[in-house]
Amino acid sequence: MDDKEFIVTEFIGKVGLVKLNRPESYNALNLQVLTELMESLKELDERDDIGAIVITGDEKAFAAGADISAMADATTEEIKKSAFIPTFSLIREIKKPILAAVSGYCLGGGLELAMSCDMIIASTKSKFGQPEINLGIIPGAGGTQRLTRSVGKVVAMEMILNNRTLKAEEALSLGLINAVYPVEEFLEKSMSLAQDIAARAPLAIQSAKRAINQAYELNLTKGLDEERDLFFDLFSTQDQKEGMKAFLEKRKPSWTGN
Ligand code: CO8
Repeated sequence: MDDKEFIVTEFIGKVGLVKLNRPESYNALNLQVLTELMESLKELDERDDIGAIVITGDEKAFAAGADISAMADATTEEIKKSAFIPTFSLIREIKKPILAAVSGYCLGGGLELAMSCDMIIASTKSKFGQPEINLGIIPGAGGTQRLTRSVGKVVAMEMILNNRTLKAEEALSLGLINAVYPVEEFLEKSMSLAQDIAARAPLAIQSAKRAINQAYELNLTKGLDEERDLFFDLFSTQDQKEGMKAFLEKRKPSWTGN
């Protein structure tokens, strides 16, 4: 966990804080950054003492996109064979909730990364955009799909076809992000939200994340089936027994994650 060049991980309470640390290029995502990031996320996902994860950058940039210098000369065949997008997609395998704590530039692959997280908390200094059109390409790691589902078709069209960037307050009003705080507070507020979530029943949290993400993948009937199965499964956990017993005994539940 400590031997990474571009990723710094801290453990605070039950939350793993993962920092992108390539400030000289606004945290541009090259293969090494992505590989280290996904390794860190997987390690945190496997730890019993961690209940939620926060990914952040610094005040100036969450990430200004994929590293343009790493793909400028690529051919279609080379970009198809590249491990870049498959590595990026590993974030979908993480079972624990992930919050993106964003400040500054959140562009291109950076916005795609934030949207691959489960919630986004931003500073007032944040700027969200998909500027790929300026490079003669389109988003390649989910931008056209996730942004459209978040902000709707017409705003997504304007952002992707004409590089409209959103300030934090606009992003909030359009439903792209959860909350906006002053720069001095956005990380602390993100950590506080993550700690609250991490203190809850871990198996129920993971089932809830899975069920909500299925709403992206499945039609309503299949999604309802999936939700019902996950709901039923939770009745074989100790935490379900504890949660309901604690309610009836008018006390706080004590979760074990079993
Ligand atoms: N890639 C590589 N280097 C970058 C990137 C980037 N995306 N963004 C910034 N940098 C570097 C600059 O080259 C510069 O380096 P140097 O000091 O060595 O010249 C340094 O960061 C600082 O940048 P600027 O001098 O440009 O700083 P400014 O404050 O003037 O501008 C901006 C900041 C507006 C963020 C500007 O740097 C910019 O427009 N960056 C590019 C944004 C962009 O186009 N992003 C999309 C990239 S393509 C993409 O993400 C496709 C994703 C597909 C798959 C994703 C999987 C993860």
